[in-house]
Amino acid sequence: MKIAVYGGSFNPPHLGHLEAARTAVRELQPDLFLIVPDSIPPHKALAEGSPTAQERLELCRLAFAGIPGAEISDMELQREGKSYTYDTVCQLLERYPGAELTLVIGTDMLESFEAWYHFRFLLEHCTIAALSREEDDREQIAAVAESLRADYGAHVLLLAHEPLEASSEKIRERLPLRAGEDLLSDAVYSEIIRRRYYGAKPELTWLRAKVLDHLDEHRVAHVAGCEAEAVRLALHWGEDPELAAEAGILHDITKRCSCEEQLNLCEKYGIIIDNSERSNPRLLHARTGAALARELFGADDAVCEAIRWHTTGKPDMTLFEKILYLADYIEPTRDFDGIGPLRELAYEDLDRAMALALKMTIDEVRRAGREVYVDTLTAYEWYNEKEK
Ligand code: DGI
Ligand code: FE
Ligand code: FE
Repeated sequence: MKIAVYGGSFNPPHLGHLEAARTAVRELQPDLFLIVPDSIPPHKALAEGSPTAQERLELCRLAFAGIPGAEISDMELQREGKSYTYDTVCQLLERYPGAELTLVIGTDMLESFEAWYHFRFLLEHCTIAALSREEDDREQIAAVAESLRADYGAHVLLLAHEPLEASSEKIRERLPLRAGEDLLSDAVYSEIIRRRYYGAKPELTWLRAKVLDHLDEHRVAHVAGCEAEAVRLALHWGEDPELAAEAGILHDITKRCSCEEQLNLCEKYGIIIDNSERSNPRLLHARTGAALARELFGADDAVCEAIRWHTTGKPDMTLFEKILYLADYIEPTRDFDGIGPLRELAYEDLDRAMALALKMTIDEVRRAGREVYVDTLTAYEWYNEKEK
């Protein structure tokens, strides 16, 4: 039985790792390809928001799902203390007697191989398959391989590998800057965003594309307009424009759901609703949208609260909540009587704009012969009072 072992921190697993795994499988054709995330030592103090070992394992499952014969092993996470390949190899030899083991490593690791714990034992029991990571000095690598062979009788393979410009550290730095998506598989990036590991924030182009799956075609222009207007308002009033963009992109993600689907979502996310809401999906989409924005895209409290109140409003809203409420109302594709003055007011006095928008909503809802919801009424009363 041929077993290839590919160890690493995989924090997070990226496209470079995936490419390396593909190369290893293609070149080595192992019966079993074991991916072994190491336990990250406590002294490598992890940045806040890093995934736990178990979560990192899950990211590996997502990252390497397409590699035939690949198995993600938690053997190093089960062990106490620092991860030694030596321990892993001993365990594997015990579990798979007579197996031919190959260690897949980067060429940087090859150069320092003599510093590995019990490296002679490893060279005796394993083949080493070295993958180049960056622009390697091929001659030097060949020389290192040759001296390992000469000095220890090592079996060293150099795998032709087209290296990809990616490192986990660089990706961790980029994720909070709404970047790094191009270096990760979609499944891994989606999960990182969903859980907001590493302080990640979604790339806006990625988010727009993802949200398209949740929108009816006729709503796409409105959502783009709402995003643009929210950004303008945020810049004007001193809010974070990228966060405003995120809220704009996400604000109507459950709008196309039927009443029944909305109610199912309420059930699923523990949203308690009253009778007026039960019979009005228009009101429900604000509540379920907030829950889904968090569940699918890891939206933070500010964004979720703004979505939650974007349809009815409420008394004493935050600046961010008012921005989304008004952006939704006045975005460029909206056209109705009285929108001109409201557009101007939104850039002059947010609270007066809220009072006017709420008044217009109430009039419209009444004209349509529907019930004005209590939140809309109390919101209007609050902003109307404030104006006086
Ligand atoms: O989702 P959008 O269409 O972009 O905008 P929105 O979330 O502000 O929803 C607007 C709809 O919600 C519009 O048809 C009016 C309705 N609405 C807002 N407040 C109330 C309301 N409907 C009722 N019945 N009662 C309200 O208080
Ligand atoms: Fe809406
Ligand atoms: Fe909307």
